[in-house]
Amino acid sequence: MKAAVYYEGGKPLSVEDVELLAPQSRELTVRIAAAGVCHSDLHFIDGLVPHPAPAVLGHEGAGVVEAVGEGVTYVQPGDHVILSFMPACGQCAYCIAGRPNLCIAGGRAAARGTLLDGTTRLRKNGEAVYHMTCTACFAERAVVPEASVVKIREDMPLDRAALIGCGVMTGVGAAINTAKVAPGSTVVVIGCGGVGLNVVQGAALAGAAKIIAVDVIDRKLELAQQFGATHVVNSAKDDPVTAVRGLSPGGADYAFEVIGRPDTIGQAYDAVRRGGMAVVVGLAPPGAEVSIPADSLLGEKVLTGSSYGGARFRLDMPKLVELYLAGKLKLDELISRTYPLEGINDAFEAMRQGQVARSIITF
Ligand code: COD
Ligand code: ZN
Repeated sequence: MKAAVYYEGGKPLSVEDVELLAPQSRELTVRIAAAGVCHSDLHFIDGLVPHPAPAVLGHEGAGVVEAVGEGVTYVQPGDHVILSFMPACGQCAYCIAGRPNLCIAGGRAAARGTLLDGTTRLRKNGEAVYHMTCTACFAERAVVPEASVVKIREDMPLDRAALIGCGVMTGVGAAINTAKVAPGSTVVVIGCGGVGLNVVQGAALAGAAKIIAVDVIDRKLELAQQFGATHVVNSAKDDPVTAVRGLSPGGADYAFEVIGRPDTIGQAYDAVRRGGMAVVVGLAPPGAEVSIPADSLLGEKVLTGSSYGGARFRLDMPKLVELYLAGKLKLDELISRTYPLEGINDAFEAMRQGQVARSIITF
């Protein structure tokens, strides 16, 4: 089958034939319908974050179950699924506590680039090829753990469903699950890309009264307004913290950092009021540190991270599907461009240049 293979950071992906083995116990094969192009993949491609290589990247996908391995009970061939990039084991303390986004076994598999059993189903010339986050969906097919799929309604368009697999769940979930944005509140979102736009729409869904979008590209700020932003700040021109304090004296109730930079994490923290909450969604490069004024903590400010939107996948993703089908969640507006797999490096270049909200690869 065709797949986009990552060989090393700093090099483009290589679209070529790779071999996909049959699913083993508690695994299944998904025929990928669409895969979203996310900045987390680009972190690996640009060499900012390491990944075992060679590997098939792609962690935002949806498709149709084609075959199931021994012991699979949750789905059968023909079912439509969204891929979850955290294969929650269901047995560790986090899974039991209802926090599968922090699953220990899933996190370990992702770090190794393997499936849950520590091995891979992808081969090139007989040699192992790694799977990003057990999903590896920049390929015509993927073998994934049963724990990596969320069954959805068959009338949900699969290209829209793919977006729920990362950007939408991560962004909307950060607002609704992690911050629990209260109706009437003031929210700041720093970084309005594919994920940040979903924090904006999550805050709007939660009933925020003021949503202040911050980005360095005017086009992103226009998009943010489409997704529910009431005010915009171009932080290449204006200091975002001063602008937020002008719009919301004392600071905002919540601020989200959706880029992964120490300086913008600092801006998010500084933009919230006493008792407010700053939520970091972006992953900063390994070793990066942020410092905050220690005395500000006595103002009871909260600084927290949000991983995968604090989601419980099989509960939350079908709800996002329902919201879309009810006309209450914007997904069509997120898709700026559609590429074939062969165009994947162009899709990442468009992301680097800030030209798109989201691009998707369709098969
Ligand atoms: N100030 C304001 N905005 C900025 C700045 C800045 N200094 N620098 C960049 N931006 C804007 C860009 O113009 C762009 O609009 C936006 O930030 C970034 O958007 P995208 O579309 O390039 O990136 P996303 O939305 O696909 O991904 C953002 C993440 C923060 C999720 C990603 O980079 C990341 O850190 N992922 C790892 C953490 C994570 O949750 N991973 C789960 C899978 S994504
Ligand atoms: Zn992602």
